[in-house]
Amino acid sequence: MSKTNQPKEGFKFFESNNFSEDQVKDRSAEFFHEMNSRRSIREFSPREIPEGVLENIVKTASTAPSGAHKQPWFFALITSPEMKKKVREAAEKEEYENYHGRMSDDWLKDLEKFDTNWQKPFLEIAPALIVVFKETYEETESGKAKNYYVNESVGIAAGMLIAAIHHAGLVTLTHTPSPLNFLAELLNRPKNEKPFLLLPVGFPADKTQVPVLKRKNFIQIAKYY
Ligand code: IYR
Repeated sequence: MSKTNQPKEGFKFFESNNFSEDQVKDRSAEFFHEMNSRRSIREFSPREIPEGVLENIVKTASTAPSGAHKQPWFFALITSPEMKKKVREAAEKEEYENYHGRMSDDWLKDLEKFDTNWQKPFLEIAPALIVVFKETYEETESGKAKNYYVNESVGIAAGMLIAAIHHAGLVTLTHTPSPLNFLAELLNRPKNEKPFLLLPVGFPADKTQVPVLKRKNFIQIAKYY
C-alpha cells in the first residue's frame, strides 16, 4: 500500500455507507415519516421497559457531536419507586409555584391547549425518568478543564435521545419543572453538573390523548439561498 493510502497520524478513513441516490431519497422520506409520528406524551403505562433499552437509547444520545468531543453530559436513570416519588414531590412543588404566579398570563394562555397543570403523576407512573445533566466544566486530576458549547452539545444529545426513544417504540415528555436544581440535590450530583431536562420514558397509557397540533410547513421553517 502506498503512503497516500495511509491515514494521517491519529486518523482513520471514514467508512461511508455508500447508499445510492434512490436509497438516500427513500431513507430521508422514511425517517421523516417515522419522526413525524412522535408526540409528547403525558400519560404513561406502568409497563416495564425491556432490559437493555435504556442503555441503548442513552448510548445513542452519547453519539451526539459535542464541542471538542468533550461529551459534556450525564444521564441519571431513575427507576426506583422511592426516588421517582421524591422527584414527583419536588417537581410538583416547583410546578405549583410556576402555575400560581411564576408563569406570565401570556405563558399560561399559550399552555391552555395542552391542558396541563402543576400535578405530575406521570413522574411516578412512568417506569423510568431520565435526567439529562450538562457538565458545565470537566473535573480532572489537574483541576477544572473547560467544556465548549455545552448547551448546544447537550441540546443535540437530548434531541438524539428523544429520537432514540421514539425509534424504540417508547414515548417521552420533554419536561422542565423549573428551576430544576432540586434534581442535582436529590441525586447528589457533583458541582460541575447542572440539570438540563427531565424525561419520563415508557409506553403510553391506553387511550391517552394528545392535542391536535399542526407543525409549521416547509416554507415557514426554511428557505433556499
Ligand atoms: N413546566 C410546566 C409548564 C409547561 C411549560 C411549557 I414551555 C410547556 O410546553 C408545557 C408545560 C409543565 O410541565 O406543566
